[in-house]
Formats: sequence, structure tokens, C-alpha cells
Amino acid sequence: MSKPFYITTPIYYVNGAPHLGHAYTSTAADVLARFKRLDGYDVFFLTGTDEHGQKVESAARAAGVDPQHFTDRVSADFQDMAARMNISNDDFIRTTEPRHKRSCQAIWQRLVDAGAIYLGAYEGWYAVRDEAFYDADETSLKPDGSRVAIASGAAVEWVVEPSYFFKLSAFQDQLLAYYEANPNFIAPSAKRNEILSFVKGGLNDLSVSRTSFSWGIPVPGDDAHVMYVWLDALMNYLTACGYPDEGAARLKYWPADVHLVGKEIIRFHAVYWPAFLMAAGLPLPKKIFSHGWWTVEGEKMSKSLGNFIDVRPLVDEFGVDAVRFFLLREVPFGGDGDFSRQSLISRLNVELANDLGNLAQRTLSFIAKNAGGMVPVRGDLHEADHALLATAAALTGKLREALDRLAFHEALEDVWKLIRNANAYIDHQAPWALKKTDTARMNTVLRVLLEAIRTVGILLQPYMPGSMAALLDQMGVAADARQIAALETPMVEGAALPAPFGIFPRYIEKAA
Ligand code: ME8
Repeated sequence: MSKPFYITTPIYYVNGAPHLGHAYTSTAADVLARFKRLDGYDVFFLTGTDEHGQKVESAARAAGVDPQHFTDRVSADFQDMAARMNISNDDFIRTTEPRHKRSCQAIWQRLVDAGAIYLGAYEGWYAVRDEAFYDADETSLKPDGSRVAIASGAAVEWVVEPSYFFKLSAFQDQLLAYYEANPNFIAPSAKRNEILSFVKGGLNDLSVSRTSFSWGIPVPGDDAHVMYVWLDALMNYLTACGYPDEGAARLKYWPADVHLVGKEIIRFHAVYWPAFLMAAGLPLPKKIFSHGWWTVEGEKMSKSLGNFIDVRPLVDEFGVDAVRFFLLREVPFGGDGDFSRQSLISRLNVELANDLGNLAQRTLSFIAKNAGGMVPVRGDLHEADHALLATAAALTGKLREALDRLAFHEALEDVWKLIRNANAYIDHQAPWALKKTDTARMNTVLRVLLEAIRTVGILLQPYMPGSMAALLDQMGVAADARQIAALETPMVEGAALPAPFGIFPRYIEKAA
């Protein structure tokens, strides 16, 4: 039986349309999900939309639509974005679904039964944009007299209302012991340090219900309260596993292997979520990985600047795989990055069209013209052949290791080393010269190249599924021979190859 692997993205707020940032997290999660499937794991990959809370309620009001219709519409837009980015999620959860209401009310009851929830009153700062409570020292006064959260810049308002509290303060030691015992639980390490010092600084109990609006999941037994949207939202990861049904088939996926999140929501995932689970006596996720933020042409994406990038027009213009590749190639995963049209075009032209596209194109069309259009027969190997084949053979292990650390960019760098080596090899071996002098040697060289390109094609499938399928089709690799394990089996000598065609055309900017 294959090993379960559970990966999630954050569920996105439906207060606005999907943009590049959402596409980024979903694409990264998708690459890992696809890689693990290809490597024989039983993967469950979850994404979805976060539809309750004050922020969504006021966005619906501003649009003049009732919240349910509003969330139906925006959630459909997120699902469309996922489809256009070729995201292979196994489920799409919406927090307004009945299964989720049931699951949230069940965990609430469990927290009450555990003595972790009590009724009180909240008096303090709240930022609707972040859906977060802030201590006074986490806010600052602006020259115009307004107050904002220091971490995010979101406006805060003073809130006084009856509220249920979760006894977060009681979990400080347990959390610290957990971080200590599981050094890879929070990554990258800078984030781990940030969370460690936050928790060491002492934890206040957390307000987990609101009474000043009604767009949320009612607190069991007290309809005047709706659950705090973050308790509701975090529970999505368990709802999708069938919680609270004990016999649910998907419970085998819990605890999650990776919750992938943006850096601004690490505290919710690495502090509040594990504390809720500890209180409920449930297992904790294995890893919370936080990635950085994209800016656009040097500017933060914001409503006031109106510079939110929708990835769909980019997909139309450059192709989905070029966009997916760019997002994971451009920025070391974990750090911040800047989107610019120019850098996308340059990656497409240099790395996809020149490096990879040319390697495949010149090898395959040479075989079509000069080697009978079939997988060439290999003779004795020279040192250079062994070297290239050894680099190819080592690649799988390197990718497994890099992707287990979510180092998507490093994995690509490793693949590109092989591509560059293969391009140098073809130049050096010059099969066009061997054609006249030694066709047996020419065939061996072509065969070694094909093996290297097949390795690239199979291992890049998670990043660029459509283009790599087209490449593997041209190499006669059967659909059931595209798993990572299939790399152990050599290609079938003499098998006929279909007519080759280019997969990554160069992008030529049209004159304005
Ligand atoms: O926070 N760069 O939803 P959200 C990179 N509903 N990634 C970005 C980004 C940017 N500029 N902007 C957004 C929420 N993201 C909650 C989550 S989870 C239980 C609830 C990505 O719609 C990144 O993954 O504000 C970030 O964490 C997420 O979108 C926030 O989406």
C-alpha cells in the first residue's frame, strides 16, 4: 500500500478576486503533490476558499449582494483560476458547506468538553483586513490619528463585545516543547525563530467568537455568537479528511504532511492551530512552511494601487507551463520576489526555449532525419557518456531531497545542470560529424542524449505537466512509463518515434 501524503494551501478569502499570490501558493503545492504522486505516494491535495467573517461580509455588502451569493460567485472564480493553472487538487473545500459547519461545531464541543473554552468579554484592537486581534503594543498611531497593526499596516478598530475565549495561555509550555522536539515543524528557520520568540514572550487567551455580526458558524448552544473566522478556517484541513466521522476514509491522511502558507499567516498556523489540536487531543501537522511575498514591478500589490495581477491573461499569452515555471524558478522558495513581465519573458526565452527546448528539438529532429526516427541502439560507452548518464541517474535523489525541503528553485537548478551538461555534450560529441565517420558512435551519443532528456521530461512533469507530456509523447514514452520508478527501465531500443515538434517557442515581444 502506498504511503499517504497530505498537502494543503491556505483557503483563500473570497473578499476579492484571485491574483498572482494565490496562484503562487497553489502552484507550489501542486508541484509537490504531483511529484509525490509520481514517486508513488497516495496523495491528498487540498485547496479551497475561506468564506466567513467580517471582511467577506462587508465585501458582499459593498457589492450589494447577499453573502452566500457573493461567496458562490467569488469561490467559483478561485476554482476557475485553479483549473487554468492546471492545479491537481483532490478536493476544493468551501467553509460555507454543511460538512464544514458540522466539523467546526464538533471541534467546538470537544474544546468545551476539554475545559479549554470560557465565556468572557473582549476589549481591544481588531483588524478586519487581517481578521486578527492585536495587543496595543502591536499597533501604532499614524500622523493622521488613525491606528494600524504594525506587522501588516491594516487599520485596527477598538472592539468591545461578549466573546468566548480559548485558553491559549495554558499551552505555552506544551507548544515550546513541541517546537523543541520537532525542529522542522516550522520552516524556514527565520520563521521558526520568530514564532519561538513570540511564544516565549507569553500567550494571551484568544477570543474565538464574535457577536457584532452574524456571517459565520453559530457557536453550539449560543446563537448570539459566531465562531472566530480563523478557528473556522483552520478547521478546513480536518473537515476535508472527514472529521468528525471516525470511520471516514480520508482520516488516514491526518496529520497533514505540509501546510503551505504565506509568511503573514504563520502565527495562526504555527501557534493557534497546534494549540487547538492539542486541546482537542488530536495529532498535530508535521510541517508548516511559510513562503515569501511577491511584489509587482517593484510595488506591493494593493487595492489602492490597483495592481493585482490576475494570472489568467498571462496564461493566455505565455502558456500555463511558462507561468508555472517562472513562479517557482524566479524566487528561492521562502524568500520574497518581484514579478516583472520582462523577467518572465527572459526565463521563457533563455531557459525554456534555448536550454531545454533546443536540447529536445535538435536531438529529436536529428534522430528523425539521421537515425531512422527510432530509439537508437547503444554501443560501448565512453567516459563522457558515463558522466552524463551518471548526472541523470543522480537527479531523482537530488529532487527528492530538495522537494522534501520545499526548495523548488534548487530542484530546478539541479535539472538545469543536467540540461546544460547535455547541451555541452551534444556540442562536444558533434553527432553531425559522426554521421559521416561513425554511425554506431553517433547512435550511442543520440541514445545517451535521449536517456538524459527522458529523465528531464519525467522529473519536470510536476512543474510543467502539459509540456512534458508533449515531450514524452515525442520520445515514445508510454503513458504508464512516466512514473519516477520507470526511470530504472531503459528505453526500448528500435521503438519508432513520432514526428518531433517544438514545445517552447521563443517569445518575441511585439512592437508597441
Ligand atoms: O489569509 N505573495 O487568505 P488570503 C505571495 N483566508 N503569496 C501571496 C500574496 C503575495 N503577494 N498574496 C496572497 C487568508 N498570497 C486566509 C487563510 S488558511 C486556514 C486561511 C497567498 O486570501 C499566500 O499563500 O488573504 C497567503 O498566505 C495567502 O495567499 C493569503 O490568502
